[in-house]
Amino acid sequence: MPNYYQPEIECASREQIRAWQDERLVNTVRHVYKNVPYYREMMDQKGVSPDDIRSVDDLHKLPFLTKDDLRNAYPYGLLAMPLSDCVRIQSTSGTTGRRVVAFYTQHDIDLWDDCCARAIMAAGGTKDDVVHVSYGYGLFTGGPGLNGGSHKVGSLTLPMSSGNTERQIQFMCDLGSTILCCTPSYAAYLAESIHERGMQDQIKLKAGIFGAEAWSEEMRQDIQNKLGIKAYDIYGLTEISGPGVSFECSDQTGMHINEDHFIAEIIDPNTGEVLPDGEKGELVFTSITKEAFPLLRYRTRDICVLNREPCSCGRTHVKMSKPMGRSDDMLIVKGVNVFPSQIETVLMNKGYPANYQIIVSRENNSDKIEVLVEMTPEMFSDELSRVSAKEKELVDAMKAMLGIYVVVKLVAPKSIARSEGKAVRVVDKRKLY
Ligand code: DLL
Repeated sequence: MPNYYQPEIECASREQIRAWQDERLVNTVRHVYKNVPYYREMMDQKGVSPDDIRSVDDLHKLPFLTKDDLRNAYPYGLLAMPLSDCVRIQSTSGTTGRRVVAFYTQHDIDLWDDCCARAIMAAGGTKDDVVHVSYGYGLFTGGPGLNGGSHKVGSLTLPMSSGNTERQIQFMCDLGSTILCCTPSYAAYLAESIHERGMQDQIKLKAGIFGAEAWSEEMRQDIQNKLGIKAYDIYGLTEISGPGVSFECSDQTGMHINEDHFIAEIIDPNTGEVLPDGEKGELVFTSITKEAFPLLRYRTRDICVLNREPCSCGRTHVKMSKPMGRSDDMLIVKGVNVFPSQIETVLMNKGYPANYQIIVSRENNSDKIEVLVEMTPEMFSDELSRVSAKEKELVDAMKAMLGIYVVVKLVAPKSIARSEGKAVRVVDKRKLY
């Protein structure tokens, strides 16, 4: 094996993982209680002292932390190390309210790079690969995270960042990129652009590491077929470090959470009750190896399921499902819960490209949900009556999936703005709060 796979950690026994977690949790709780007044106050208010936390079994005694806490404590309120020991800041791409900033010591960066290196190795990466990083660089964690991981693996790293599709494709061909890292929506766009130029024979890609936004199995198949690669999911969030909190292996049946660094729980988003493995609920993380910005029981709002069944790859770390939506971006339309991923599934099943937008509005106190879907060029040249029939077919399929009536409008190819980062799938025009 080349130089970065860590079987002694990634395939450790459950007892060993548990022992690491117990010890690291105790140390982290002491660290934040001593150094972060915000935590001290929260724990004091709940009547929990660091001595009450002796193992993972005591985790439930700690209060949850939410994005609101991070916003309240902005910018330095949750910092657990002197600023002079920090070497990096990253930030979420949130567009509303105060941004969330995360801090890293050099040690934190090293561990984060390790996590991303594991993800690249799990996708078949070695030091002989050319890793093409088209996630955004800068405050967003995608570019810096995969860049650091690629260095650790020893691969040749192309820090492309997002945008300039022409140049992306040119470099991909000229420099023989073998692993593409970007959002799945940008991967779909790149695949489309490569096909339009008839350049599919000139690319040498073998794998893609795609994450940062929800994407369906159907979209995975589409990207895999168009680029002739295996497409791996990667998950993470700025608050917990960035990409690489979990990643897919060759089994492609969920993402292994780096449990030597993060403890995962699933809770009922309404009651906060911890749910057993296999039940669907909100994912909560406790980071147990971080110095500058360790978060205890952070509520991600991502709805997932955990699975501890043995994996064919030999890794023993728990797997999380693809997020099935967020407890806070779930749309409630006419009183019905709607996940954008359900709409995507219908579209992909019916052979539409992944270029769509969901517009929710309210007229005369009645909710309306409209889905704009780009036609393929072949459909666009079809007769109007056939286009109407296709719209009707989609309306029926959405009704079957969601249980509500959805207005579907087929629009011209390329009329929905393309994304170089995360796609804006939902425009909610209602004023709900
Ligand atoms: O998106 C970190 C990242 C970068 C992950 C590159 C993977 C690849 P944030 O901008 O803080 O961080 O957004 C975090 O994005 O809570 C999820 O809701 C969503 N998300 C991240 N990865 C996935 C994924 C980065 N693979 C938020 N599938 C998270 C679905 C994802 N949603």
